[in-house]
Amino acid sequence: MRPSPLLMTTPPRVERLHIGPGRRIVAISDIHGNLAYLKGLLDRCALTDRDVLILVGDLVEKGPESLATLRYVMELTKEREVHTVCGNCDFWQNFCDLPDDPGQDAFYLKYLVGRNKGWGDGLIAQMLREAGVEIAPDMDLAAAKQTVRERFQPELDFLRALPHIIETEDYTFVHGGLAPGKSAFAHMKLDAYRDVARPHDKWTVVGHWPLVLYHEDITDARPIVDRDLRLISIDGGCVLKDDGQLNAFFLPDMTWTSYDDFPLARVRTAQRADPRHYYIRHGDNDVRILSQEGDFCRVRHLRTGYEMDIPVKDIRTRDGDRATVNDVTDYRLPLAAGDVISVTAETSRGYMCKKDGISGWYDGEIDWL
Ligand SMILES: [Mn+2]
Repeated sequence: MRPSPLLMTTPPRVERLHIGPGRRIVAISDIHGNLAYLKGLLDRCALTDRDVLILVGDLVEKGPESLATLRYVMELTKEREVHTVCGNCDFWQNFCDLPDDPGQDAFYLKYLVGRNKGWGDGLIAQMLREAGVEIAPDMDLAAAKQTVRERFQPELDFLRALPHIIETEDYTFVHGGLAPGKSAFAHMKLDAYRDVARPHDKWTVVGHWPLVLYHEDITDARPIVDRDLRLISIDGGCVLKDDGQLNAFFLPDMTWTSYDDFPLARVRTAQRADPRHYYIRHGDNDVRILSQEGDFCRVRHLRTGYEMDIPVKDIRTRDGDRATVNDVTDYRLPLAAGDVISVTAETSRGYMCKKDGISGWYDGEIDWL
């Protein structure tokens, strides 16, 4: 999201919490409007009244139900102890709060008409539709802002109040990462924080960067606990990745659970992982298409020269034999007969599946559960 000049220059707002001993903290990040996943994950967490739920930013955008997710979190916050950190997809109060500015207005119009770059209607679009305001290139943006301001005051107030950092006695929660001396926005939109972070005094929990992107050779969405940095990274790629999951991390136990809704199946035969495998991923996904056969094509990853077969459906953009691709891997999951997998895609050459947070291929027969 386009940051306002204010977010680029003001320091982060810090909320200090006294949690007290003996209580469980449940941290969840990057829900991105996927209310079904949030509900599924919360069921799995079996929250008690003693638990403290901390949402580490990016409640909304890109997923299907931004407005409903926001309202659900607001209700939950009334019912139990819930604290939410602002993520780089969450400060939509700016739509109404900022003084009129042609640059900002052009951005908002593009976001509304372009359905958030194709992700689908975001929070403001869903608010406008609920209010019966038509979204069109020639819409009256000033009137739309006034409608949102009047009709969605509780939602906007909730967003306005979000801190950028939550500090407890023992932990820090921040969406992107800590950027001392820098702006609020710098703390939210801090990509690949683990690669640049310095060791923290307190254990620090972050979301924002899908965990899979930290791995070069394998698609692994499990939380990373980095004991040297005292850093816990938890974004399971919910909504953003085709095989994404929503993770919940439990403190002080340092355990976790996750939720996704892919169908389960039992594998009939064992298979081994190939020692050689690779994961082509977002940000490093330029390939040359070498050949095509049916619904698969062979590609060469430009940076590494690694070659693999990928489903044609995973080609994102194409210009001659040059292309960019969705996240793809040729990793085959090591499996024993009878193992249960979740199936994330079916192709002519087998199943793309996931087990314990790691994605890969299975080319044998399955029994659906
Ligand atoms: Mn995010």
